[in-house]
Amino acid sequence: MEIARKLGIGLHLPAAFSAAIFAYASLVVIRPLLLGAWGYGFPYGIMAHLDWVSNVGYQYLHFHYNPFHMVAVSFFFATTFGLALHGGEILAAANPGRGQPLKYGGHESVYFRDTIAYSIGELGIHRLGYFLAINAGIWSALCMIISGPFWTRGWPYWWGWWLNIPIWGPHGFS
Ligand code: UQ2
Repeated sequence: MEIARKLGIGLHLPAAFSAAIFAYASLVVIRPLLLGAWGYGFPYGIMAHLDWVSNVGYQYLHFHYNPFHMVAVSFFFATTFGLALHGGEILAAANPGRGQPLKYGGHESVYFRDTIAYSIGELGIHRLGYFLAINAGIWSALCMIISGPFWTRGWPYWWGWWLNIPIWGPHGFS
């Protein structure tokens, strides 16, 4: 934050980095505190931390049924998709071929309007990337904080709420 201030730029970067720090702290500080023991934090070995991820996943039977995990994964995929589009577009505009003039924003917008009927704009793609990447970190943190402290059963069972809504009749689905 001091560096952003010194440079006279906005605080967007420290704000975004806070989302990444939040995701990390959720695993090794916040969740262990809520569960009551530091041992719930993940170990730092390459294979050891992969084992931790696998074991914690199986503890909830099928972690992909965690609704916040679903949201987080969707944001990660959307982030990589957006960066692939944007990175590809920038490299394409900056490498028009020998002897050809450098292309710019207008060409980029027309490319997307011609191919997918929509362009979000030069500023828009950066705002979208900022939004998608930060949300990936935030929902990742939340999906781990709720696993244990606020939901202890398998995540598939959480979807029981769907079977219990009254449209199936007064006694639920089963
Ligand atoms: C765009 C634009 C850019 C871009 C990109 C797009 C000129 C250089 C990549 C296209 C982005 C769209 C259509 C949004 C995609 C949606 C998601 C959720 C990833 O329009 O403006 O500027 O780089």
